[in-house]
Amino acid sequence: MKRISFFVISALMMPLMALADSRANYEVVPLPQQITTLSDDPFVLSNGMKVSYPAGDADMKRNAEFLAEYLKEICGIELIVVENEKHAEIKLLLNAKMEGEEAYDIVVNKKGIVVKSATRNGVFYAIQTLRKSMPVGKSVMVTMPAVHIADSPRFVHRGMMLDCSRHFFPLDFVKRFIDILSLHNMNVFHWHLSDDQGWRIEIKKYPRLTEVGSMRSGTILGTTLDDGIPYGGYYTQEQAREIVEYARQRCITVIPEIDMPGHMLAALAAYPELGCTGGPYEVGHHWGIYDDVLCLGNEKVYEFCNDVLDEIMEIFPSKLIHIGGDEAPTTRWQSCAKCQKVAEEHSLTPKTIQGYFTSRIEQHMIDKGRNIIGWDEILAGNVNKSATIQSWRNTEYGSKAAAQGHDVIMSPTSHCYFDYLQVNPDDKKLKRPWRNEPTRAWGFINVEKVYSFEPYAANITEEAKPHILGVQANLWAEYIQLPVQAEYQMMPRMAALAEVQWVKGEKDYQAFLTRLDRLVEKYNLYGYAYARHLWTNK
Ligand code: TNX
Repeated sequence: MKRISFFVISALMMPLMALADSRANYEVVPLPQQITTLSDDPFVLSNGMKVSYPAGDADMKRNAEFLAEYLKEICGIELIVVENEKHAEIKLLLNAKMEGEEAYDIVVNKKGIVVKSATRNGVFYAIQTLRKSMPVGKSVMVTMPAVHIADSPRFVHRGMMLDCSRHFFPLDFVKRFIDILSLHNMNVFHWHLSDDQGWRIEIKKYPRLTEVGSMRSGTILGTTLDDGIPYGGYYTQEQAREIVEYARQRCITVIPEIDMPGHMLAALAAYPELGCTGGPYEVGHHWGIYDDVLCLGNEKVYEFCNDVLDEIMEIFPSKLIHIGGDEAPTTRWQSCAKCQKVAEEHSLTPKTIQGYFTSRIEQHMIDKGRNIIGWDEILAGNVNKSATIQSWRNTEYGSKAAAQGHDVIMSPTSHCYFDYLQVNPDDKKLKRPWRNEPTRAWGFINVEKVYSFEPYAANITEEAKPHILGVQANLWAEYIQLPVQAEYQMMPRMAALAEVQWVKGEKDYQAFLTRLDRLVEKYNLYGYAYARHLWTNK
């Protein structure tokens, strides 16, 4: 009898226990700017409630669908998406008078939830905040404390780069990468599509770029060992368009990168006449900087680059197109008769000849209504003010460029290189190896270091500050062969990066760690292979 009543009582208490856990918590990552409690009367969200969007607005409809999809996955609550419904418990509204492109407002009271923004982007970030506020696990209802949340990001450019050249990531993973960006309120996906070790995008006018340039006959894994295993892959233009649309729906701009005039060995292997020596060349097997780069004294090179970029611009509607520009040795140019001739004609030195190349490419892009973005080396040339500079070697180049009137993206190796290990590889206190951790890397950067990043360098002037458009982390893939390793390298550092990109006020690392514990419940739900040392090595 006692036993039976124990079971009956436990069974009766179960829903109550579930209810006790089912409370929304708005302190998410990145932390919203302002969360004000309105009353003690919460809204109780339950199955079958409605979420409405403005009539006829396809993007807002997609927003409503996102919210419904997220809630179903996170807490098992199913919403009905409706058009312009006055009685919907959740209303997604556009209000052109609101200030700030990506700013949003959420009011929760006992009647329901009202989300407002001037743009569908702001509504999307409100939805991300709501999604991250929800408790993970099947709930019958979720208690949502009555609040007013007013939020907007610190920076307009909040990005991540994925290197798909050194290792090729399947299309499905690229989509998953974009999903991970959304979870962290990021709005730029910088897609590194070409490098010495593989050309990864179909270019119709130059079919050998993918026929030859997308394959390498082996990879040097350690210092000397070549595995001799053919490796390759590329995205068709149709697939790239699919990614552009997938990202667009999630308010993410795809900035493609074709790295030039250095890091071009894969293209040279396909079209040897574009190099100073004429080849033959082989798609790169090892990592680092190759001397063989595009010949800057050959008109065909300019024609080739412009043609490639023309096809790239057809696929990618982004205002900015990344033309790389990093790590181009001058060795070949110095001993090439054609390069010497151009240098003489235009009074160039080996140091300024890259600038001549960049300016010509840039002019072509400007003529097509686009602007270039390049790694900070492009500053060395006489590059136009309309070029955006991605400061990677440090933040000084960025501050200098901003002072000169260039827009700048900060992604210094000191804080933003997610190919580096998450902790010191020599730390003997930590038991290794860990699953999914790459075996090699160029350095290490921990979560706290990422969190501490301040994009305004100490010497920056007030006039220069508005030119710092944002922050980006780069995931170079020399030692990242698998999607799970990419996820491991990204998370949870991306959470720290998200607060650098989004949060305007003072940041508090300890408080962030508490919020991170809850974000990790979402990582677990989605099966993301994040690095676990913060939790297992306490
Ligand atoms: C430098 S950052 C590079 C990449 C490498 C990376 C490794 C930059 C513009 N160039 O080619 O993959 O270091 O961390």
